[in-house]
Amino acid sequence: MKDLTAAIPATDLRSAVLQHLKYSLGKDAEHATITDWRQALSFAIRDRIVDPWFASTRETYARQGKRVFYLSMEFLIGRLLEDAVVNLGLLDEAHETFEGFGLDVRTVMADEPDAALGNGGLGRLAACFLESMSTLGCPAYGYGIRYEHGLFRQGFRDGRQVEAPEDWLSELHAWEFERPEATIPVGFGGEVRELGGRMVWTPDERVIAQATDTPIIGWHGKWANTLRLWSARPETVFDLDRFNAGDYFGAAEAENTARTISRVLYPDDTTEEGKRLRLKQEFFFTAASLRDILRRFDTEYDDLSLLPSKVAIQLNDTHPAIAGPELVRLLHDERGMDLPRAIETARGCLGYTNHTLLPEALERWSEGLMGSLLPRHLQLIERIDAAHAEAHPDRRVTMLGDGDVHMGPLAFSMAHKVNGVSGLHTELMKETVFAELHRLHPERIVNQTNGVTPRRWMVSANPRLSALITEAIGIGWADDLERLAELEPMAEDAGFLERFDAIKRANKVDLAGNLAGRDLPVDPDAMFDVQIKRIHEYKRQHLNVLETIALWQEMRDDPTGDWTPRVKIFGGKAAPGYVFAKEIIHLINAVGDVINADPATNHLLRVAYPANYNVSLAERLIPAAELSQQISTAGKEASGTGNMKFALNGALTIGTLDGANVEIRELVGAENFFLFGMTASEVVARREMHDHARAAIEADPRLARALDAIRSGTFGDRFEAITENVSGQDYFLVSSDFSDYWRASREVDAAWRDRAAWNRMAVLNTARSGWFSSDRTIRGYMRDIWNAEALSIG
Ligand code: 475
Repeated sequence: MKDLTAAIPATDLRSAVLQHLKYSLGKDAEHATITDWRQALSFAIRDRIVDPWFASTRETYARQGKRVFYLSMEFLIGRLLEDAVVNLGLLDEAHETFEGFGLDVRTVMADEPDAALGNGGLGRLAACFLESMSTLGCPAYGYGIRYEHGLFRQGFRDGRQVEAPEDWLSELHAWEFERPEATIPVGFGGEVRELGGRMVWTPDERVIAQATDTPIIGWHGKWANTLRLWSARPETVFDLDRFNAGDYFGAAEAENTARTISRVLYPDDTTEEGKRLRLKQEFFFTAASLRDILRRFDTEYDDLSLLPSKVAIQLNDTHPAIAGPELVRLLHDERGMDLPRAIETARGCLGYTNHTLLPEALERWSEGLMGSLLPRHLQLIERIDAAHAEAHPDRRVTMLGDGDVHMGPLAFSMAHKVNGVSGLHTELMKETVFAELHRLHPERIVNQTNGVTPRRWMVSANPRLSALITEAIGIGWADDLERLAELEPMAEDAGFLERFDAIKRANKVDLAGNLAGRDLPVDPDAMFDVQIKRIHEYKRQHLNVLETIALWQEMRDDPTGDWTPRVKIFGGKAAPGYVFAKEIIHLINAVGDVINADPATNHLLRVAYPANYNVSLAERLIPAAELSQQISTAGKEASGTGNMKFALNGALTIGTLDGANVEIRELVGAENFFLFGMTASEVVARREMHDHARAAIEADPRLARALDAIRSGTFGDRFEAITENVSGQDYFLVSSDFSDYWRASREVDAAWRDRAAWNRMAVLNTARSGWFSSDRTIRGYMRDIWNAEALSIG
């Protein structure tokens, strides 16, 4: 068909913005608010994405290659406008255009609320992957849920976390295209009957999945993939009979029940009702996505045996693992493929990524719940389990046990490849949670170390450093990040180091201004020491706090001593039901209040904990950081991705041999990394030792004194839960790792004072971190898991 839109002449950005302001938003320039300007710019930019987006789709269909479908409960994409402007190469034009309007384009872009459709690392990884798949021209679709309310907004009241609903859709969201025609029914409950030799599932509850598409544009605007998010709608909008009978609430009941499914991200799942809703969410988006995938396949092919060569479906953790049985059901029950072939075909399409070894995070559903919500799936899981048992009679693993369905083993057995997210994590998967399955299927587990997109985390978040790098080695590094290695010689160039230092300083001044606006005054001449991530015992923010208290006590003993001034910056949210993590938050704030108010030391040591840490705050914090805290108990952090962003932006790491820290240290060089703490195997051994925490406290008077200060009420509350934990069972080895952490922290202090040596190490961190681009990670998935090829247009 002729492209009718080609007749519309392309306009310059200025006219496009003014046109949208007037005709899309109904505002004139005189009365426009910042938000109006931002929306107008968003529409103007979106217009520029549509043609490459269409062209990518055309090319994908024309080439008939393999397509990738990335299924994830979370996409923590943050702001989209700046990403799109940067990737389209329109930043300078946008800047000039808005200067003409008397506005700073960065302020306008910063007006956008974050799309916070994720909790943390797993969701942010999915977002980096979307961008990299577009940059590489890998034909891909992201599939997830369009939550009305993303991750809660965090506030502090009396130092404690309070949660408020997040409301990113309260204003017009310019990036998405609603697809009212793309609707898919999804059923729950009901019964299974045999009809003419086939099993037929008749659900007793149905909702409609309705699609919304967001184009994700890659670097240089050459390729755009689609993020398709599903909203839940009722089958019938309204019960008019009940309404007319005066039952107004009852009339809207079906609608409410349906919409609840896509209402909030990760609802509390500690109650029975919460669990049911979570499983419904998982099945809802997985089932809708699979139908959509088969629908696309059917438009091009009529032979289902081609499915594994045309379709790669990646499961981001076990949250979409019901895809295994659901795809088997579609192929076997609905399309008549025999069961063994259906299982084999489904497995050929599916890949599973594991993100955690923590036992409490490995999903299990009671058979009762699974049977009542998804009766046919439970039967199929039994068949899949039985088939696996038959093939491996000496096995000990099972997908069903203790009355539960175990989603990890189910995902493993239904995937042709299973991957961990860092070298260490993948090895631990083989040795621990999946040891038995790995023995039976030694080819299945592969490693794909995580990565981050340099477009967002360097080009857009750190424009000063990016400009310096581009001046030194050209812009090629932004989509070929290992070219940062060309910076290595500059680490010996005093002039370059000074410019690098000036950039870090300017970023620190910017951040200090931002923090001052939050009533958190900090001195940009002090070291910026940053720990930002979800609050969790294994991430050990409380180890950092104990070191902070001990340091403060020594400074008070000798306030005129030759101390290295530090600002300890924390950021992160705790799960609303995670009581201990919330205690850690309270402790950080309580310690901060006392230390920040101490006139004897507050020019040397301060604590800043801005509330509501999110992607856009990370974009400000990381470029300004000098020290990156990556201090998890070894063996617990699957990879980490923040650690990579810091190293790229020239912060030095103090860290344990955990997750991707291991690979970071190998690449940047042991001499440019502050290592401390036990290794993963030492951790396991130490846990077996009687009273290890008490022994560690007795051996380290600094730790004993810091704990005493907390217990005696120096920080108001006595925080018994924390002091008892770290001096008692201390599962995460906070006490046992303290002394070595203190030692490494003092090495950091000394190193920081030698500015030239520090900057040299920082430049080497940047120069040697190119491998951590998510482009490299995606190439690995394409090669080892998806067997997919990159395409390109033009
Ligand atoms: C790891 N989130 C990081 C990152 O691979 C790793 C779990 C259950 C429900 C909702 N969200 C989750 C995670 O498990 C998660 O974010 N895991 C993280 O994945 C990407 O870098 O080490 O902890």
